[in-house]
Amino acid sequence: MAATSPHPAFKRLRAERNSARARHPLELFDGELDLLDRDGDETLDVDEFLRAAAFFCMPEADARSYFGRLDADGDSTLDRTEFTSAVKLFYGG
Ligand SMILES: [Ca+2]
Ligand SMILES: [Ca+2]
Repeated sequence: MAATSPHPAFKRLRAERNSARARHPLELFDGELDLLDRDGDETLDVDEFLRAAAFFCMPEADARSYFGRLDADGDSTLDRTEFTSAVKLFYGG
């Protein structure tokens, strides 16, 4: 039961974020959920997540695997809580 470790694409993203202007990471990503949530239901479904993953240059197979791990309650969407967990993962905390 290895803990989920950040995908290299996330590490790269984190490095890019860290070099960008200072702003609280969670605040930044909280806004991004709204940006990524194309249908406005306040959750990310697989298609929305894959779109985001493509933006991060993550291979689709990896993204699908990640989605499954991030979807803690198994309802096939990432709600804000699950998304926030993913954000913490991005930032290694
Ligand atoms: Ca959505
Ligand atoms: Ca879920």
